[in-house]
Amino acid sequence: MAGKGDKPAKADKSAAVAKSSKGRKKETGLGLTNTKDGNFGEWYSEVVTNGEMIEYYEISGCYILRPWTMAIWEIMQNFFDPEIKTMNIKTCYFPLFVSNNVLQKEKDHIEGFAPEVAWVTRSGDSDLEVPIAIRPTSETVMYPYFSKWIRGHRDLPLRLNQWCNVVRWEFSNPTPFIRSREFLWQEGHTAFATKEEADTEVLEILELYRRLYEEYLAVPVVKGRKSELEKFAGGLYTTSVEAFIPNTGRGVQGATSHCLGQNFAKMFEINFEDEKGEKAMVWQNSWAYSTRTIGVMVMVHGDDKGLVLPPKVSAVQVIVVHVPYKDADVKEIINACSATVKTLCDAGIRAEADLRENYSPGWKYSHWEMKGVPLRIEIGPKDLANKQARAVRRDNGAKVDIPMADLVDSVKGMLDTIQQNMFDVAKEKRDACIQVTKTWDEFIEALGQKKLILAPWCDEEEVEKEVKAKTKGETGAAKTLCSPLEQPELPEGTLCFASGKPAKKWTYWGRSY
Ligand code: 87F
Repeated sequence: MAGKGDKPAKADKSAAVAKSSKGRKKETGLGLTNTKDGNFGEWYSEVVTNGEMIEYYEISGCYILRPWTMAIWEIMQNFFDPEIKTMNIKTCYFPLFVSNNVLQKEKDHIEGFAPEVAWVTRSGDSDLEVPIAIRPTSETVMYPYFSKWIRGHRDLPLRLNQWCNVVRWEFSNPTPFIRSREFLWQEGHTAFATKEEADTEVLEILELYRRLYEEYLAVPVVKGRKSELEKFAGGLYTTSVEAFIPNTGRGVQGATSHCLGQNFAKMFEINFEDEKGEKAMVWQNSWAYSTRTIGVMVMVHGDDKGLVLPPKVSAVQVIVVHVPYKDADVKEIINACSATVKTLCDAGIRAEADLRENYSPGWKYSHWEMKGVPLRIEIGPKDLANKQARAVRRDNGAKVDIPMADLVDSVKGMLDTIQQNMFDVAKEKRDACIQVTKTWDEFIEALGQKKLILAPWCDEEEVEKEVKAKTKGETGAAKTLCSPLEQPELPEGTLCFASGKPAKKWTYWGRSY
């Protein structure tokens, strides 16, 4: 990421915005000091803090998730959790702590990750006899119990999910939501009798992740398969949804769904007696999405006025602001606002009124724009007289007067339109960044232009390593993001852009978070 990101934004201006008696434009000193195109890193940091999603914390890489964030997280949970429950996946909770013994059990798995594991070494004044690790993920925590609980084919499938926090002591460039040392996620861990069942689940979960991004966060993603170099080393194959941030030209892994094969079953002796009475090993999957999803959404949709939240995930979908005029009956306007909120809430729309008298309408407009509320409704004396309200869209600033008589239908329609429009705009921007490259020179040029590169590739690990080495620079090396599941046609004789060998598949490349 461009900015350092790991310090409180300089522009904490929220305290300095008392109401001024002067014109409306000047009084709204709420604005951001950085622009999205100017300094993306600083802009992002300002947006998440001024939008009241994040508060920076004393410990580097740790962030306070404020109610405005947690409301989004809960809405996503309220989509995902019932979906996996209909798949017969059960909720569980395993401890936060892992013994060294168990953590080290799967060497391939932990190798490379070891520097990120945080340890508890002391209680009070005394050193622990043996240090205990804090879970960075729960394979090694859970699988000893999978081994215990799975005996026969009737115990399968075993499908568990837990909502929890994990700790990974990252050293590079902490960024709210995107790379934090503690984060929230769901982790699913499942075991099946057959590979086919495991394969099916991998794609079902991946589809839920796509829906989470596209239908809720209005962020377009590519479903794909990770290269051998980029997959989870402990598993058989890794699928992911990949998002793209046009401003930085970086890909970002949105969520992953792994088929673990039988690697962990071997290590943890997760065996069962099959229908023929023979001993067999289970096939396992693991999958997760984290609070990173929220950071991706902020990066994709935010603008120079702050957050822009998709209606489906915004804690407040409609903010109603009263616009008093000198001689007007303020009480009457306030009552109209309250009635409007009640009508909307009764119809299942998340609406609130901001009737604070010590802030001007203009200040409130900026405040709720900063917080990304999808729709603002203003009610003043004229609106009251005309039995209408003024609605202002956050995504494009469009203003329309809506008759109070069909308030609910109009607002519902507008929220749906905003949701769809946000996705369409984001997709258009993403698609405009996709560059097909067939030669090394084209590849390097596109990389310099911050493109999302789609290139024919021979699918050889050594070639990816070479590309990484050759593109290593200050802003990080280019790597594969994924090979899209939906492959464009690959004409026979197409050569790999990097090695000149016959290409096996189309693959997305780029720098990434
Ligand atoms: C950091 C420290 C220790 C990632 C780590 O993706 C271990 C790990 O195993 C580690 N960072 N990983 C890979 C996690 C794989 C897998 N776990 C369950 C998922 C989905 C949820």
